[in-house]
Amino acid sequence: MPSLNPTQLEQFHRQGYLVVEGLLDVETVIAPVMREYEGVLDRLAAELHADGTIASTYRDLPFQERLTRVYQESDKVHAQYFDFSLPQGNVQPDTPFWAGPAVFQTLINEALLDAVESIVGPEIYSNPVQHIRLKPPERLTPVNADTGLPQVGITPWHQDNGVVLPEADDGEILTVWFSLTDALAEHGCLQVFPRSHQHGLLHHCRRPIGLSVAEPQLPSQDPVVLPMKAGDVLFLTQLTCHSSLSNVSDTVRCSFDLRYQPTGKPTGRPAFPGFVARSRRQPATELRDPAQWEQMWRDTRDRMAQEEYKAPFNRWSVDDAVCA
Ligand SMILES: O=C(O)CCC(=O)C(=O)O
Ligand SMILES: [Fe+2]
Repeated sequence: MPSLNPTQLEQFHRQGYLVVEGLLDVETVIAPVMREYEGVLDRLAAELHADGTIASTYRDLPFQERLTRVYQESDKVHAQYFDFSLPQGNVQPDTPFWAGPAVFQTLINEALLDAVESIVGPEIYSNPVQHIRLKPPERLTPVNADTGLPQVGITPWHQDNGVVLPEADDGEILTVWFSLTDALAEHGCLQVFPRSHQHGLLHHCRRPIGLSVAEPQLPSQDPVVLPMKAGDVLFLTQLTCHSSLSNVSDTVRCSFDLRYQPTGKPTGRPAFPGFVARSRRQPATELRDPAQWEQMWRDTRDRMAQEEYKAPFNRWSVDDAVCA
């Protein structure tokens, strides 16, 4: 059942964003996901130890410290190892990803879908533009040798509509962001420009830190910083301009960003597999088998690894004048 009240919906539509506190239960929803990632980190540490990259598996360290240590010592942010999506290029038959059952249960969580239904309607498709973002303390994060920038750090100002293909422009793709850990300002939480969704798609530039709204087009207002606790959920329209701060704390910010849209509309990333998360009209079409979801990503990886022609993932070219 749709769960957002009229005040919440008005905030979302007028301001372009909405935070719902405590929507996801920390004990029953978030804790199992974190336990699943402990297993993923276990395997990564074992692999890196076996090939001599790190001196120990650091199995006695808690997840956050262990992740930071493994990244630091291997001088690499192994983001792809944890992600439930694939890279946008150079996909190999053994490109790692993690599409585990606890992650899948989160994507189809009833409380989450009830809130999504309030905005998207009763036929809900899980759009495959989705990530886990494990953002370690910036001072301990390995840097990119070419750019000198942390391999994962701030997210620059952008609209999510800017990171997909124009086929998605006419639809409504809802961004759902939540942290598995507390994400206060010092952990590098999100910030938004309220009402920035009212002015259409801005020009984005390809920058070393990622696609960024062209500076002359950035709103001149002050952003609103959105500190959130684990279990709070942020909803953004596809045109809301947002970014994230640097993690200046001592802990890893672990967040999910998911997308949902009405079923039957283009996803903006046709190479990746989505699924019916909820259907009031045809409940039998809902995907409920985590193994099937994982297999869809495996099949996608196999196909992409064989493709010679790599289709573009967004519309922006490197030599756009406004980005010079
Ligand atoms: O988590 C972040 O730092 C950025 C997330 C984001 O841009 C999104 O969820 O669309
Ligand atoms: Fe985004």
